[in-house]
Amino acid sequence: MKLYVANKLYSSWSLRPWILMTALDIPFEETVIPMYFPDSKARMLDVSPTGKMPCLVDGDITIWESLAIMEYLHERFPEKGVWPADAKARAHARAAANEMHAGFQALRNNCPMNLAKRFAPRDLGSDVADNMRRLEGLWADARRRFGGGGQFLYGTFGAADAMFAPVVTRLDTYQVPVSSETRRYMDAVLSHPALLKWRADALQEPWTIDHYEEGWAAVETFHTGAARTNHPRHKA
Ligand SMILES: N[C@@H](CCC(=O)N[C@@H](CS)C(=O)NCC(=O)O)C(=O)O
Repeated sequence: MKLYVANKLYSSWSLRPWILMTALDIPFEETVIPMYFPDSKARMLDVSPTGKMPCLVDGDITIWESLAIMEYLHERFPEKGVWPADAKARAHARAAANEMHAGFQALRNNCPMNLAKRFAPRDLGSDVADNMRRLEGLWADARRRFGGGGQFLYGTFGAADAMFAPVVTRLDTYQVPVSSETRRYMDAVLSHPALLKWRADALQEPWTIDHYEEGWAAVETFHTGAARTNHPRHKA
């Protein structure tokens, strides 16, 4: 199987299936197509009908949406534990993953994923505060009802955790205040070997996209790679 992803530093949707496949030991080859260069859109359209990443190619089938990729993996590798084995936990996990896919817009818009920086905390506004209340409530509910078997939302690491992994990194990057219960879950995700691997790759990338960097004061910078090309957001 081939998984195509965009910049590991910035592409939250790409991180989701990648971390799931890596955490669950599902073998794949990866290709990174960096975003917003003049040829990026054409290169993405070559593999994905939407021209967006991630995209999984398995022989003659192409799956172009993060959540659909996870469902495909669940069917193809039923023994891997993509979703919880218990039907009630599985239903809850799917609802949580769908809610993530369709929601939390204020948090996503205000705090784009950026794994190379930590930004000074600031008031992110009432819409983000609403998102945070819902997010912390959802995570606490999943952990309390179904998380007894491990550190993750439904015990062991699965699709719901993968869907929320870039939310966890955002809360850390933008230093959003959270409860100690939320912080414990965040620390479990942030120290997962699959996230550490993605992040190490991200920090080596040679590209910085201005659009994701402007307007924020970085209090820490973690790049480890060589010289970076700064480039604006080219619209295809
Ligand atoms: N709904 C899609 C979202 C995919 C998406 O927006 N990907 C972004 C990267 S995070 C992308 O490819 N952007 C590049 C572009 O639009 O040119 C999914 O869940 O996979």
